[in-house]
Amino acid sequence: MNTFAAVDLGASSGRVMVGRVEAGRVTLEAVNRFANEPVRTGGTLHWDILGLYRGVLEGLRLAGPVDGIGIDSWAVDYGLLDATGALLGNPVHYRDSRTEGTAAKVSSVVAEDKLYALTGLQKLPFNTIYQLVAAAGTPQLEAARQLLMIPDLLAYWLTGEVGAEFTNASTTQLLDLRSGKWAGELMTSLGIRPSLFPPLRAPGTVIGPVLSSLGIGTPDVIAVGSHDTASAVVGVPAASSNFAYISCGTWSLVGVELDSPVLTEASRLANFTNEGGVDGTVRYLRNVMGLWPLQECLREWGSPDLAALLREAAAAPAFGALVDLDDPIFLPPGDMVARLTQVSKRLPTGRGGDHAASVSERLPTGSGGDRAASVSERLPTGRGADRAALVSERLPTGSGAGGDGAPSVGERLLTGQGEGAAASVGERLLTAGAGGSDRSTPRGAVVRCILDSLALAHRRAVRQAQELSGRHVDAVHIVGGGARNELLCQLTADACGLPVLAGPVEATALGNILVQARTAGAISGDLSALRAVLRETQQIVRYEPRGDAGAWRAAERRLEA
Ligand code: ADP
Ligand code: LRH
Repeated sequence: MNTFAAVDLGASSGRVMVGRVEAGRVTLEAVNRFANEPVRTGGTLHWDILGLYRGVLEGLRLAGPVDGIGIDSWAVDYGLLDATGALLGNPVHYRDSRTEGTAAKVSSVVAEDKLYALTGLQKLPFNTIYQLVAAAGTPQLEAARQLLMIPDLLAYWLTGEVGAEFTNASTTQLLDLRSGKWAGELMTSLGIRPSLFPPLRAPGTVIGPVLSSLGIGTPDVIAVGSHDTASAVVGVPAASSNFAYISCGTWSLVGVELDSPVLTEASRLANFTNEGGVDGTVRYLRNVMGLWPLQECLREWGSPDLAALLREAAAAPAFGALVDLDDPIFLPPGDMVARLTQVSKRLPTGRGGDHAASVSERLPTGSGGDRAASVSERLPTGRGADRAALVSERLPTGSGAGGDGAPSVGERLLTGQGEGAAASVGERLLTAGAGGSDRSTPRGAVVRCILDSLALAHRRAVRQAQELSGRHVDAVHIVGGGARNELLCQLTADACGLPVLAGPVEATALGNILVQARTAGAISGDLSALRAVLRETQQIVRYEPRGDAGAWRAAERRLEA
């Protein structure tokens, strides 16, 4: 009993991996990877769930005999079954626009502070609660007799068993945080039928054997942390409890692991969430926009070589442009470069209105030279309300300007000096979106804008997590695909002023495998014992913070003003 298959479906891709757990070691091998490409029909964005299931079955066939199968995926989304157990339509993608305006409907029934006290969840417009309220009255929801979260739906197809794994159920905003049970009264008050929800099951329990008719043997399907982020947090190779994690892929899930939830008003206003973790832990974290904007730019540019683009970004000026990645403008798919630009373009300038959206600012750096920053600033707004209002102003270049009269980097960017074109950063970003002639430099600048802004968002969330929870952090672990992005890891270390430990890239699959292995008796111990195995066996790259913390402080002040 030492070979396990992890089915890990991320928003950008799915994979089936085989893990072997023996003598306190774990090895991992990818047997099938497949793209996860949403499909729009009738104006609604859907997951291609059958395509994903096919990828899962192919992977399980390629895996050969295994002693267990665990399934995890992104959170909040679900499939609906009719009275015969048939799937009613394709699951809707959380980035679909159907939930627009739904939060207000919910808060008119249940006040936001009460909802937070009950569920501990951050307000994300796409939480299951909002999706179900948005779907109220549709024939599909009327006909539904069962709601299964995505990993539970796949487990149902594999085993015929229905249930709701706890960590993923906790992301619905329909679970009572204190009792650990479905919040039936809350559901009823919102017109959601409690009978839709199957019994909860804990990570580490056996769901049932694979149906023999599928022809892939009959290993047990074991409930793991079926929310991918829950499995990713299990897969963080931390040596003590004083760590922050960033599960960095399509999203950056930034937080700390706690024994009990934080339900203060400050926590609610900062939009921190208390999601259920494996072994009764609380994943106290915040959703940061993550690598999604980069993924969307790449899609728009026809999938150019990422490594080359990251080299260009590394060579691009730091803080050439910053955006607040919390801006919900970035949530939907499509036109990402234009939206990045738009955040800049729509800003009034403090001076004459000649340039779009850029704030030029001289920031001190650790490397002796001055560098300028263009900062798109967000005005304080009610979080999660309307799109943020943005201001732009041209800032004095006093500090460290050197007084030599030479234009700063920012001024050169703004005027195009040395670049042969009189374009603002905003205009240059726009050029990149339009596929203009000078492609390489603008694309590098766009990517740098995303990564600087993401590092800044990581810094903010790591600091807030510590302040709000009282948990001190000595190091930041980055796991997931983002751990392969050396520039992002270094910028995050610089921004946080903390060492970053990057890896494993496949932390989610590893967390999935280790929980199965424990259930099957191939390994024993608590989460720290599982993490010790990862430290022994997985590649982890350490990034020390460099440079001048003042530069990041100044950039943050501009965003928070
Ligand atoms: P998800 O589970 O949300 O689909 P992943 O953890 O698979 O996300 O991470 C996907 C992200 O990892 C991509 O958006 C990409 O930016 C990043 N990534 C993958 N491979 C590399 C690489 N070789 N270099 C830099 N970044 C990478
Ligand atoms: C990451 C993730 C995240 C959720 C989002 C919907 O894959 O599960 O934890 O908030 O997708």
